Amino acid sequence: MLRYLTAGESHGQALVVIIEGLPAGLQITVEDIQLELSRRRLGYGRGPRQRFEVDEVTLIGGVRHGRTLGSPVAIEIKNTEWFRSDKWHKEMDPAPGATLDPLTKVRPGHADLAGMQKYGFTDARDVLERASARETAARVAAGAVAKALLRTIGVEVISHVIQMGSAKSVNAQRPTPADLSVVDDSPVRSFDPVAAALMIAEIEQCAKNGDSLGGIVEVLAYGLPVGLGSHVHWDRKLDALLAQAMMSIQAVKGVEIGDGFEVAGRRGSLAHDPIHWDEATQSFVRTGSLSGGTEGGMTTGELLVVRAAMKPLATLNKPTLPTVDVITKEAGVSFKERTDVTAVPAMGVVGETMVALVLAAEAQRKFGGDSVAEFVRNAISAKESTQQAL
Ligand code: EPS
Repeated sequence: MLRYLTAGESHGQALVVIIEGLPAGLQITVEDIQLELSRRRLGYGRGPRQRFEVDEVTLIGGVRHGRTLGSPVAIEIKNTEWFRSDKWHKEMDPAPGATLDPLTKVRPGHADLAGMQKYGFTDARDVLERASARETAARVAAGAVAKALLRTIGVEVISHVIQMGSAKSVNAQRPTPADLSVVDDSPVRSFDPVAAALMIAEIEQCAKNGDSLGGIVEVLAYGLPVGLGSHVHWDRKLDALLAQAMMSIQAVKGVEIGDGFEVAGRRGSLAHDPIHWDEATQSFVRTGSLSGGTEGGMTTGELLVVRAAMKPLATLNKPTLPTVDVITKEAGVSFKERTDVTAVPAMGVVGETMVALVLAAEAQRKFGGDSVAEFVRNAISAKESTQQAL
């Protein structure tokens, strides 16, 4: 099984990720990983750190001469700030010591208070350094590898922002993989230029007030085979695996497959995608995408649609949310940390990553193979037997 583990704190030396279970012979380079990481830094409303963070990537193991060896792939992403100055060296020093400046006025909505209570800390930094969305850089590096594996069987995962604060896209047209550069060129990663202008205006307004914004992204997977995931057991259902993966992204509070929440209010006769036999392609097709490409926890072979809602960041440039100092118990507002107005555009790229990691793991479960050649051969033969079955 494909699995991965990340480590590292937001202001430490580096983040690392180890990915295990990849077939041998998958072509991957530092540049492929760097490209995905630079897409994650995109987006209007990000704070100053994204301007100097370069996400310097080193492939530590598992790749030789531009292709995987079948051994664990280890990737390191250096934190630029650590190497540019000694600002964080004392604060994040692994050697015994203590901070002179503990953070005790915890932020409502952040992991600070629950984390301090759970782990017995008196400094919120012991929690926030790992709770930070900086960790998603390590996931995106793993996602670049998962995307490369999916591409060998013709699967492409993309995303776009459909809502920022109260500004919503009303464009019914969804981007295809060929449109990804149009989405990435939008400062808010929107495929709808009218909505993009409203989103930018909302971010600017919010920035003036020192406030933060949430929003919704839609992740789309094209070219999926039929039958990833399974109806037979709860933890093999693809939509359940996707929901967990998306919900694990920092600040995500809602996940929807297809038109999940809207469909709940419809009559059954209008809530499902009709099935047709298509003579031209000799395959079953569904007209519509209400189900978002899964039925019974399995891919149908149609477009996969997964949406994630992100709450506004809990760190505010002008902290106003009432809280208490956990040591003195005095009422006040939270401590001030450098932050972004919004990270919704970046969250789309992280969402692509999480979907790609789930799909790659499930594709490997179904097709297996120690080498990419074997994996691809098995995927082709599975497609043939799916067509012959009915
Ligand atoms: C983050 C706060 C900001 C973001 C950071 C996530 O970092 P800093 O406090 O260092 O300015 O820039 O995100 C990243 C560094 C990143 O690469 O995504 C937070 O509190 O979660």
